[in-house]
Amino acid sequence: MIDYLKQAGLVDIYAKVTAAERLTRDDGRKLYSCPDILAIGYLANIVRERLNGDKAYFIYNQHINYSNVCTNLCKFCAFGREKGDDLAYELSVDDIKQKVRDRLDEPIKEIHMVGGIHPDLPFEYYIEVLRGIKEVRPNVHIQAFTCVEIAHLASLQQTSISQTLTVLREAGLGSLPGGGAEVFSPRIRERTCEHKLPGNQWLEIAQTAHREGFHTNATMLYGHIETHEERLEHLEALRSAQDQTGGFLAFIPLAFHPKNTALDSLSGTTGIDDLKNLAIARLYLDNFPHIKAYWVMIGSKLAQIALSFGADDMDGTIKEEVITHMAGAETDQAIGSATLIRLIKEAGRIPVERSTLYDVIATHD
Ligand code: V47
Repeated sequence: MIDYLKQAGLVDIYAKVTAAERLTRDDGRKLYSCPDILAIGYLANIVRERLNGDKAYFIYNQHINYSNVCTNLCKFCAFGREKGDDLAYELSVDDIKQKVRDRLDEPIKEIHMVGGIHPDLPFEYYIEVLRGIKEVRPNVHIQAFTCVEIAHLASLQQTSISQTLTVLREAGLGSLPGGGAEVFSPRIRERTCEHKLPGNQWLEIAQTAHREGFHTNATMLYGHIETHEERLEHLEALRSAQDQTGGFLAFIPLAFHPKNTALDSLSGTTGIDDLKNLAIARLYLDNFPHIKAYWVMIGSKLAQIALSFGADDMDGTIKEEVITHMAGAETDQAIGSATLIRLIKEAGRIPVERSTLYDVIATHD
């Protein structure tokens, strides 16, 4: 193996990986420019197995997108609509409760809920939605509202992020998902999402949530106009934020889907880029416990292979995924737990059904 890694020019990084030493920006550059995906995957798998052994996690979850009305209208997004647009929608609290009620016979452990930055839904709506979900399904964990939405909710209330989070927690919020991070680089934000919260503020809100005792996730939307250097800057910013507050649970690379977006002249990501990016994230984010291969965006077949390239989590059963499907995703909108278990087993890993906070619910070995 050493000879093989030498040939790939990765023997120095191998030494660091086996010694659990932190990788530098130069190491990251070397990995992105290395064409040998198997050598990179081998290194990422060392870290993956050190942290998570042979386990591959999944969760029984339900996605709800309360509204696609959005004032940000980012160029990479096919989901957001201006108010008044024919395809704009907003779910009432009763609609949302009904969606939860409709699936009471399924063992759903998490509700993942995000939406656009709505210009006029009042703060009370968000509180009632959280309370309504808990009323119908009291034990479910609600993972909702990206840091971008949290900033918006705080501005509606004209109060601090901490105070806003406290009120949301009292209404039933359990943790924050990782969306809205995109790529932190101001160059990318100016060109793709100029109205969105700046990257440093996204990070500050995630860290405030950690200090308030919430766990959160982090994402990076890659495969559009960002450079490898900007991906590494993004990963480095997450790594140092995690050094300070330690509340990130999982990193989820989000593969750009161009259809129906203002960037539809770009092509989507390739399988090699998807795997490489996951593997480099695993190697670089040495302080993140979990890396998710989000099957909705990269397909269940590649997600299965990703379990040997650094990923230890396949996300969940989902149902009704909208954001990626509006942007042309050809994957299913839901996957059964039996299928997830089969995919994981065939990848040579042990399927572990988890809670949002990674408590083990069932091991299927
Ligand atoms: O915030 C928008 C991204 C995110 C596109 O925290 C796009 O566990 C690709 O954040 N192509 C929503 N990506 C999804 C998300 C997520 C998903 C699963 C699990 C978790 C978690 C988080 O999707 C958005 C945005 O960053 N996005 N448009 C697109 N065309």
